[in-house]
Amino acid sequence: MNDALATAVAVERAPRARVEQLQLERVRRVIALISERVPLYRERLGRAGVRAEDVRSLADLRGLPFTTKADFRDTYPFGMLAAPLEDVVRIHASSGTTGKPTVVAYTRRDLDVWTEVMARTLLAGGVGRADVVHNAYGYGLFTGGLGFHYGAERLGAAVVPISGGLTERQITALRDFGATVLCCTPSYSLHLAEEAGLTSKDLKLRVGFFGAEPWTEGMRQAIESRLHLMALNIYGLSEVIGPGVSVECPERRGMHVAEDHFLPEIVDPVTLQPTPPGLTGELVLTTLTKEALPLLRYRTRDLTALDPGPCACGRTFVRIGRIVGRSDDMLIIRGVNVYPSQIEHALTQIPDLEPHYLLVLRRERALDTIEVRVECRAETAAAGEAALGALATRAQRRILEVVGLTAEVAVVPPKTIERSVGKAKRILDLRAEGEGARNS
Ligand code: DLL
Repeated sequence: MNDALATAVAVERAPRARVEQLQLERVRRVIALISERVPLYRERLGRAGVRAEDVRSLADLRGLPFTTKADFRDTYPFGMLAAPLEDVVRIHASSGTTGKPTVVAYTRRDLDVWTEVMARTLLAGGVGRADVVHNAYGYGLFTGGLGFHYGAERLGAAVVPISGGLTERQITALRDFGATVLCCTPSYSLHLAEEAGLTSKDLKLRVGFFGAEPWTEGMRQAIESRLHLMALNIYGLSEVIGPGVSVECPERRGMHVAEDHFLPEIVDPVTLQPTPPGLTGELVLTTLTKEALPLLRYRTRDLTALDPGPCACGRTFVRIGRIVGRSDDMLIIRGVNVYPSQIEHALTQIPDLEPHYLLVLRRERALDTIEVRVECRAETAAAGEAALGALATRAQRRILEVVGLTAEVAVVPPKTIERSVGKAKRILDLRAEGEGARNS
């Protein structure tokens, strides 16, 4: 490990007072930067009368305005950037709430920070030069693939950049290249285990980093017993950097937040007031070192709790518990974030369809599937089966374009989807039944 990385790793065990002093200095710098460079923040902080020098303690952060996903939509594509495009060297994107993605950008230094936090993430699982890292997170606009890639390379491990999908090829590579580290979504790891069958015992896997979607302790047990590895939970989100925000240590009692780069708070999602330590609320993150896309109090919508207590591993960085839900309606299907409003947006662009739909979620052989049932117009219903089939194909293509996910589409006759008196019921989630069947 070289000096810079060794120093970065040492900070994970620094006394709390030093960590908090560092955070305060960095928060002030972030506020000065965004007030100068980002019109949205200049206006918002100006209206609140906040200047960097007014923030005298971390507690003062509580009075500052939040940032939300809607801010990205309203300033699409580059309005949130604090650096000129000339200084941007990478762009990624994640799902927006409607047709437009959420765009995120990185300067050269941001990529260095991301690489560092990902190297530290992998170090938490003991990854080093002798390891072969099978990276089945998607490469592309999704941050998972490249995030893990650079972190693993930084440690001198051998990366297999296999990306997602083509399961048979994955199993051959896992076996033939002697992978010791597995990086993918927890559901995909179970799918791999199922496809590899009993031979998974022959694999050399030692540790896995699973995240990008919610999972449970039950799933951890299933993954560990089927793939014979230690399964660690990793959390992150594109807006904030991608993977690398927090990861479990081998104690596996919550995920340490990389607090020298990201400052966590938990707030009540309704009152937006801080919740006491240990109570579940919405995770809010402030970036402390990012140049292209610094964010002040970003509402992640992820529900979890903070554990500031000491950890047997010696790290002093606080931990967040498993993500237990969302304070909005975002779904995660095979690692892809999906908002029902995006699907609605896609469907309403097809004139022969009615805006009455139901999303049916199932779990088949460890993988989530989504079926979109949508009503057609009365005139179209009479056009015959071939016409309805063609309509379903059109809808499927449009959903793939907007959401980036293949959904099964069933076009059904008008007025066959149940209407509700209050809030429309758009989601029928049958996944727990699938999971039960799989674990039994
Ligand atoms: O999922 C980044 C990532 C890649 C994390 C690889 C871990 C591993 P997004 O596509 O922007 O980024 O999705 C972020 O996914 O707000 C959570 O709702 C969910 N999520 C991420 N990690 C976990 C986890 C990446 N460990 C959104 N448990 C977040 C539960 C998770 N949910």
